Amino acid sequence: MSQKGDFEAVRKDIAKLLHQPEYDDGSAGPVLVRLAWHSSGTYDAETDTGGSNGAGMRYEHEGGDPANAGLQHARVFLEPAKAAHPWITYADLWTLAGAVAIEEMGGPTIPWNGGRTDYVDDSKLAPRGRLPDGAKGADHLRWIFYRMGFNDQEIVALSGAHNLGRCHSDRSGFEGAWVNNPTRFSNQYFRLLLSLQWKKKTLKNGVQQFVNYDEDSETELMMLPTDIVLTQDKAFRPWVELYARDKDRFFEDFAKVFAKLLELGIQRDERGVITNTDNEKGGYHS
Ligand code: CCH
Repeated sequence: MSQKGDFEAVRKDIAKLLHQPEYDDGSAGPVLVRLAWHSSGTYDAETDTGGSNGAGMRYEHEGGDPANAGLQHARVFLEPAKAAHPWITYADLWTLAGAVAIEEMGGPTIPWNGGRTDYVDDSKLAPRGRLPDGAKGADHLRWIFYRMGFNDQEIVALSGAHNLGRCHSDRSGFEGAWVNNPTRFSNQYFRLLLSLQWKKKTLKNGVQQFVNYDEDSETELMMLPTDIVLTQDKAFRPWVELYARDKDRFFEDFAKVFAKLLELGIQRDERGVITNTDNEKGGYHS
């Protein structure tokens, strides 16, 4: 067991568990990034509710939200790290795992700070329905992400995470990966958004997505309607173009915005200590 607060030791163990040869594309990385995002992305700036504090996905109210289908795999992957470092809160472990996964898959270094609590404050509970719906359009994206406090540039940068992982028909109803190498972080997603011809396809389950079939490699890549919208909306598109041609700029902007995502709803004093949570307060403890 590591010493309390030795996040470096936890980082090392997370990096070790990413290799999962039997799972998806051989890595737990993408689903861990999604776990970090969904645990943070319930935040509402106006009411200061939701966010990663409290690790609410352990409970049915949040864990059972259909938007979180499949994320139990991510939580199970992390159990050995929790067992080896029982002092770490789930709220810290899940957000740290997202940051480590991005770095280990070749992405930028994500600034990350610990101190989140697993105390669930009932007055901060987020209602279901705060995460984005891939079938919708630009208005929906703005409604969801402006609520968290992000702007158009940040929405596009964050969407670049779809360079990782895939859709599963038994989770979201969508199917397939966005890029050919979905365990390597890059700006390929933006380049493919602009360079390929995306055609609407209705899957057997009635869900509509966009696809491109490449005859040479015999692979079919996909985009969600919300991904395609980034190329159609006048304010989003210039950012897609910039990130497609400037990988360094994408990495820089992504690191900033992903770090901001993981900090939603968390206030710190000048030493970085979280001031708006109370671990001693009873409630649900892990
Ligand atoms: Fe996402 N995402 N995401 N996404 N997402 C899905 C998978 C991943 C939307 C919908 C979906 C972000 C933004 C959006 C990841 C990271 C981020 C899936 C497939 C859908 C649907 C789920 C399944 O079937 O397993 C929509 C809509 C938005 C709107 O913007 C943001 C922001 C991030 C992170 C910064 C990652 C990673 C995955 C792959 C997960 C996996 O299991 O491989």
